[in-house]
Amino acid sequence: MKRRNFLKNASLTGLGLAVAPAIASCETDDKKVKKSTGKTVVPVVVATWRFHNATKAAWEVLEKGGTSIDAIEAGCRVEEADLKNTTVGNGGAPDRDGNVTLDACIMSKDGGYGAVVCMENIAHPISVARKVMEETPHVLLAGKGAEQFAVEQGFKRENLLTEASKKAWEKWKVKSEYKPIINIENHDTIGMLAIDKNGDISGGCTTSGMAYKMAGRVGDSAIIGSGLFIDNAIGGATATGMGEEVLKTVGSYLIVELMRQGRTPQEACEEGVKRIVASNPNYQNFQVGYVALNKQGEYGCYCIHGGFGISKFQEGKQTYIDSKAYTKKG
Ligand code: SD4
Repeated sequence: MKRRNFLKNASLTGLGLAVAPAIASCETDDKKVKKSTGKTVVPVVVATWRFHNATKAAWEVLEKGGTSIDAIEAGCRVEEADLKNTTVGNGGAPDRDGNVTLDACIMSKDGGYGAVVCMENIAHPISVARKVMEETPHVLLAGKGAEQFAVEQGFKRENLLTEASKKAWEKWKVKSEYKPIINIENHDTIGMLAIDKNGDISGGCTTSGMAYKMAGRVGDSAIIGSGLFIDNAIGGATATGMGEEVLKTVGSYLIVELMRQGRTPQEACEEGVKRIVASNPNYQNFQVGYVALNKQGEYGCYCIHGGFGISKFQEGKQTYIDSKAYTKKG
């Protein structure tokens, strides 16, 4: 059964609320969007961190008039294929037992959602997530079941542990100290939001999760409302960083709901981070970064510690936006 048909009886969208005018106030080299003009500036794509190759690939789809869901898949696949990126897809850092396990999800303009968690041996979890959304009556497949489904769909099994990742893991094993470190490589999930020329928004999030995590650990990235949330009436949000904290506060859903209530993407991201900080005296020791995009193409981003930023493609121009932070430490 096609996911789309399955969803017909249970539409997740259609709230039809008006989007309040918003002001994006990130520190940015792109002066154009500092103040809201009240007009819609699409297409646009934003992604966590300096994933410029990914936003470029997504932009190429959008520029040709492609859909936001195609742009998301194309953009995320770039990072999944990059063997030098040890936090996403092929070449991702393994868990503490040496197994590379991947989490990814995708959301469409129709309120569709598909995800895989803890999937091994398949290099493009974002594409498998899309297949889950489009080709099954389910939304989330885990572990062996996800892998089996992927193979049935024509994905190739391959070893995702590169020599470099294996060496780093063997070095880590000597002390086996699990200590998430702020803003270094084990914190570089790609979360991406895109609006196409029709004004429809989609999003994706894909990761190998925290390096040397416990076997079976699943983070926020593939979980609806945590690592990603899209509502085509309002906008979208996505997260990077310590997944446990994003999960506990259902961060991306919170941000989209705040935008629905009239907050700007920037204000909503700030509130999302503040919720985490308020309930967690340990916030000095971990990073969380959010990015949000409303339907007018206005973005916001915020993080606990400096060092986070986002890549954006809009009006044919790519920019890097250095996110404001709750604390400058990091
Ligand atoms: C996780 N949020 O698995 C992911 C990790 C991450 O940048 O975002 N790294 O918790």
